[in-house]
Amino acid sequence: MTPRKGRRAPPPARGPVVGIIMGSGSDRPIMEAAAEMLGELGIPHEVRIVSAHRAPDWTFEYVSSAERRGIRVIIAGAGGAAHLPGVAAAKTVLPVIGVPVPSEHLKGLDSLLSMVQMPGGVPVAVSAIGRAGAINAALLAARMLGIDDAVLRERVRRHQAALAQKVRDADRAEGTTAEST
Ligand code: C2R
Repeated sequence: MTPRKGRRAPPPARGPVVGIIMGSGSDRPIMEAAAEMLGELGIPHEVRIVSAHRAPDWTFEYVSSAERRGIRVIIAGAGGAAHLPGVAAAKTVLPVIGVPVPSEHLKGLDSLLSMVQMPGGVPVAVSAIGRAGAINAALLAARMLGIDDAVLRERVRRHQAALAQKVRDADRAEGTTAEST
């Protein structure tokens, strides 16, 4: 059907520009925080389960096709022997942000150390452990995409301002009672 005169055609649907990958479905409770943050900022994204250890061929397939499919940043969450972000970074030139997922026994210190010891030449930007890390990975991806997108930069700015306002509100809610020591 031809659009009626004077009516603007709807904007073309944008495919995902951030790929959130995780080593297991058990990482989802942590990694969904990244998806929520990207959703809040209106950034199209996809969430996939890929494991360098358990499904290396699938991991290679996903990562090596990401750029061609329009993905611009990869967020990779993994726990324990968390090699997924490093392997992803080895197979693409897109920026990769690792999120250390808390593990059962070592609570994520193992995941963190697995990610921050990449050999020179294979960059992985590593976020904080757990949910905070997932949120920050999304915000960092937004800042990367915002380098040449003023509208997105404005959304990130508004989010930052809202955060600051929350702190002020919390302070106000504490009351103004002066405490003596
Ligand atoms: P299960 O709960 O499935 O046993 O997974 C996952 O990210 C998860 O945190 C336990 C943990 O194993 C991690 N995993 C990796 C990789 N694949 C799975 N670190 C990888 O390729 O790096």
